[in-house]
This record gives sequence, C-alpha cells and structure tokens, in this order.
Amino acid sequence: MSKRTALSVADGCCEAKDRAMQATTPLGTLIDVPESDEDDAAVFNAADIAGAVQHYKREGYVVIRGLLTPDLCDRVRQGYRDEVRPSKTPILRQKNMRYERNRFDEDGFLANPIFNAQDLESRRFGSFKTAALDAVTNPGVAALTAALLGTPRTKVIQTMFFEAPAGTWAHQDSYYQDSGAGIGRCTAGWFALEDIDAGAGRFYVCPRSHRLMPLLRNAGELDFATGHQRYQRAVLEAIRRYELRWHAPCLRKGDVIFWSSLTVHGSLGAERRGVSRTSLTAHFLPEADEMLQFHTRIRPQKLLPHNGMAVARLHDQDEWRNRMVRLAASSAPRAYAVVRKTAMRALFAVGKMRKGQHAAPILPPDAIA
Ligand SMILES: O=C(O)CCC(=O)C(=O)O
Ligand SMILES: [Fe+2]
Repeated sequence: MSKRTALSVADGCCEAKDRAMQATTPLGTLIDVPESDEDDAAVFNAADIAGAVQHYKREGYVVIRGLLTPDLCDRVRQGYRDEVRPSKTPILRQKNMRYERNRFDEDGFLANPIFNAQDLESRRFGSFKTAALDAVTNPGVAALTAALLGTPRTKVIQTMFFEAPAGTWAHQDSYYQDSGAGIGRCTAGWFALEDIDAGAGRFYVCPRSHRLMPLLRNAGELDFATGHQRYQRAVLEAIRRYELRWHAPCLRKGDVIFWSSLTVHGSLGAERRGVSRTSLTAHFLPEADEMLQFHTRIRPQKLLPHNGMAVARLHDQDEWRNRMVRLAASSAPRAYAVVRKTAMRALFAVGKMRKGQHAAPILPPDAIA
C-alpha cells in the first residue's frame, strides 16, 4: 500500500500544468505525477487502433483519449449518486470480497469499492448498473479490446467501481484471473469518469513489466490462501530487482487506460484532500476463452449479453439464490469469512496434491503465451 505523504507542490490541480506533482511509490521513492497529458507518448485517439496496439504490445499498456462521451460518464456518476450512495443494501466489495454496506472516507467518498457492478440487483441499482455496463461494453471498447487481444470479440469477466483513493498494492492481474487458453490473454481498462486529480491516488503502471519481469505465480509460498502478503512483497522486490519504472498518467473524463494481465500496476495513496477518482475498471478475455482463477482452476461463468458483448455474472443479485448467499454473508460476516478462507485453502491444497501444470511459482517471460 502507498504511504500518505504531505503535499509536495503548490495547491491546485490544473493550474500547475507545466509541473508534475510528486508522489511516493510503495517503495518509498518519489515519482512525478503529470498534471497534463501533452507529452505522454502513451496517449492515442480511438481511431488510431494500430498505433495503440503497437504501443500496448511494447509497453504493456496504452491510454485512449476520450473513449467514453462525457454524457455517458455523467450517467454512471448520476446512477451512483441516486441509487448506490444512499443505499443501505450490502454490496460485494473489491478489497475483501465481503458483502458490506457503503463506507465513506472523511471527504465523503466511497471507501469500499464495488466488485462486479454487473451483478447488482436491477430493482435497486438498475440505472447505475445499466450505465456502467453501457460504458464498459460500448462499441469503442469492444473494438479496442478485440484489437489488443488479437481476437474478433471480447467479453467482460469482471468490473469494479471506485470513488475514493484506494492505494491498491502493486500486482499483475494474472495472479487473480487470466485466460484459461493462455497466460497474458487478458486485458483490463480503467475508465476515468471525471478528470483525475494528480493527488487523488492515481492509477499507475510499470511500463514494460509484462516483458521485463517473470510472472509471479499464485502457488507455493506466494499462494492467495496463505501467502498473499508475501506475494505483495514479492512484487515490490521484483520492481526493485528489474529496475522497473512507474507511470501514473494524467487521465481526463472519458479517457481509458488499458493494460495487460502481466503488467504490474496499482494505485497511489491520496496526496491531496477532497479529490476523488471516480472510475470503473473492467477485465476482458477473448470471447471463447474460459477464465483461469488464481492460476489454479477454470471458473465457469454465467454470461449475459449487454450491447452485444457477453458479460460474466458470477454473483448475479437478480437470482434469489445469490441474494440468499448475500443475506447469509452479510448477517454473519465472520462465519462467511471463515468458510471462504477454508474453501480457499482447500482449493490450493488440492492444487498442490495434483502438482499439475500450475505448480511452478515463477514463470520466466519467454515461457508465456
Ligand atoms: O484503481 C485501482 O486502485 C486498482 C484497479 C485494479 O488493479 C484493477 O482493476 O485491476
Ligand atoms: Fe489490477
């Protein structure tokens, strides 16, 4: 997690266009956080698909300017304000995979990001959910994700919604989910729904990390069930060892950054008070691929179409059985956490016994599909 540090530049975001704010990385080093995208070679227009793909393949990420219209961004935010923010309904959360009510930070921003907006109950959250799905499945996104993955069609396997700075630890998404048809056949997008202030816990990537460092496997002493903290330290150690750089690009309302499941990324801690980072993220696979979870098992997913794109619904709250799970999980959170932890340990124990194809803890870059 990022450390909170004092402000290192003058107050005010966008006046300081010619300067970059400085922020502290999880390694304790200082990096520039640009206040403008003028000199950023990673920024492309949606029409330049070939340029974007070339940059993505080389650097492991690319920024597409204005992929969402401001109206669509506003629709998601309005849905959040009208339906989600005032709600007392427990919702599945990204940080701990528990059903919790909303929590707000001292600035009033949502502090427990939502996991899988597509699974929210339509009766309560219909406008927010539809707008969020309109954003992550819009035709520009469909075209880009298909081009980035070199496939005719893609599907959404996971989404998140953020408002407050999150200080997400550095990781490769592959550790959590990837494609069953080949490691690295998964891409993700971070959709800026407002201009993201340099102090609002910017999303960062480590350019070229998808090629420069090995894949850290979700297995052995780094496995999710017993070694998640060791995994978080191992990623930082890899950043140090392979002398990776950090880039926390300027993202304006409607911009989307895409990165590979092998690219190290995360988000900085808050460096300024009173600024939010309202955003969606979505993870995509080639439509025909199955989802590989924790480098350990193929996770079958129910798929429903939206805008012509398949979207996975793992915990669909429009199904009464899933609402029962939510009720049980939110009324007995400790018992639910114990059950989940035990199931997770069992999953990795079975994996170890099988000593199958996923056993090697570290895979060198040239061994990846
Ligand atoms: O924005 C963040 O804090 C992290 C998002 C992320 O890691 C993801 O969606 O994969
Ligand atoms: Fe991630």
